[in-house]
Amino acid sequence: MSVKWVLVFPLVLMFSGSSSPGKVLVWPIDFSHWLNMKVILHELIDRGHQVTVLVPSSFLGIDFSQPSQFHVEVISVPFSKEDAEALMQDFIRMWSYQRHELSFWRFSMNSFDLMTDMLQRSKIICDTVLLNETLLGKLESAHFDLVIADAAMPCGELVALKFNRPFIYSLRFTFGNTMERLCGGLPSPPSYVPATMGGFTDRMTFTQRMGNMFFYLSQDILFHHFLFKEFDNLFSEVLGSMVKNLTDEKSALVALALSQLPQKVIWRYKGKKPDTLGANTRLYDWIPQNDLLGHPKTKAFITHGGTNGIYEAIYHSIPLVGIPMFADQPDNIGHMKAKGMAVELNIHTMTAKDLVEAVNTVIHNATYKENAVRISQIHHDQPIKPLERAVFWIEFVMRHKSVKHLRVAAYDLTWYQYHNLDVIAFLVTCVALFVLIAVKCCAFCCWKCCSFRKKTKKE
Ligand SMILES: *[C@@H]1O[C@H](CO)[C@@H](O)[C@H](O)[C@H]1NC(C)=O
Ligand SMILES: *[C@@H]1O[C@H](CO)[C@@H](O)[C@H](O)[C@H]1NC(C)=O
Ligand SMILES: CC(=O)N[C@H]1CO[C@H](CO)[C@@H](O)[C@@H]1O
Repeated sequence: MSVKWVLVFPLVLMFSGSSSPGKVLVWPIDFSHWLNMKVILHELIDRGHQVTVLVPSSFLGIDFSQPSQFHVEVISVPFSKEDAEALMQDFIRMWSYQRHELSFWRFSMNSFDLMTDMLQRSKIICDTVLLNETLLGKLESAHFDLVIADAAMPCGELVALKFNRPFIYSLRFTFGNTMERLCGGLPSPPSYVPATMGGFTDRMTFTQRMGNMFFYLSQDILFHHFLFKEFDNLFSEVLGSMVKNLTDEKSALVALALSQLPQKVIWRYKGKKPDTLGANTRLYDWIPQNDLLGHPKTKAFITHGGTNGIYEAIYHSIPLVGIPMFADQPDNIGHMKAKGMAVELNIHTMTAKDLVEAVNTVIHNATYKENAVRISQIHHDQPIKPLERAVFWIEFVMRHKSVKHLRVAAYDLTWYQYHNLDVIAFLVTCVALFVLIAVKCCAFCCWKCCSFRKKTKKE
């Protein structure tokens, strides 16, 4: 893969002062990815750095008519914001509903088509940048110190390579952990590192481990040999907490369940108001989710399990009822369930009674709250705030230009060296040779003995 290196943030270092102001070029991804990226970029600006964001004209996260703190470089692409939104909604609908309605084969074909479609668009965006000499010249002459890219769609790394700039990825996960393993060289034995979207935790039974291994393998084949052909082995993944509406039937079910709770319920929901909505339930287009989770009277959080919501719930130690829909959501909820702070429901099979019981369980069975509090305490116990840590590493790369010394040594090993297969093969050969020689020697001795005895008998 043509990626120089990937920096992930696992180390704990003390914060060492500020950097001289630098110039940062950003290759973001839309939807929930942008929400997280934006927080870091604002902090960089507060610390005196210049931030240039390179976005396609179809990017929904930025309103181009409004003034922005960032320098926004818009790439004109032949599809609109509405097209981008529609494709995302198709993706969500497919993963959340069709997965259970279509046959496995049809679903696989549909997802393959949709992924191809998304990658094609990202290829167009990539070409629009890399084939525009005027734009490239302009970016080159800006002398950026660093490129920050979202790993969800390929191309940011190509831009960094083109200008020979140091480069940082921001990512939650990539399909089959492909980017983490193959670009970052992060050790991830399938025996205890579950492939994202496989739905496993780090404690796996024999069959789950087998499933996990096949999942890694199939993702490698799918992405390397099919989907990324056009990108010459670059890589992608898509997600977003974009679920605006459920089907009417599901929303009626959820509304009915919520109406049976003695508590007051605040529901972020954009679809048609369900007939079964109870007097205790209020619908809002948008809610200040983090603030509500931090409210002392909040008892439980019913969520589809997006990464941000999970972290907010952990931060405020609120137990969860998880109804995962797509992407990493089943994994996220699975992990929270394994840690004892969530009850998981299946959106396709759950009844109103299940939902009521799940909410009552996480509220009244004290173990869920206790676990949430314990996990929250662990989460809060960090030497520096995560935002400061992210900014520290960004400035670290700007100061030192290259951080190859942080690269995992596994990066330079072949797959058989990584698994020590050459050593094992050598040792097995030695043992086999030894056994063979021993057996041959014994056979030879026996034969000698016998023939000696035969001779003496004859005499
Ligand atoms: C190339 O980039 C420049 C500068 O951003 C822009 O004005 C121009 O329209 C672009 N050309 C094409 C063909 O996209
Ligand atoms: C509370 O939940 C835990 C974990 O699911 C379970 O083991 C325990 O029996 C429950 N306690 C009660 C009183 O239901
Ligand atoms: C506004 C909106 O996105 N409505 C959608 C809600 O979900 C149904 C079923 O998937 C769609 O048909 C609507 O278009």
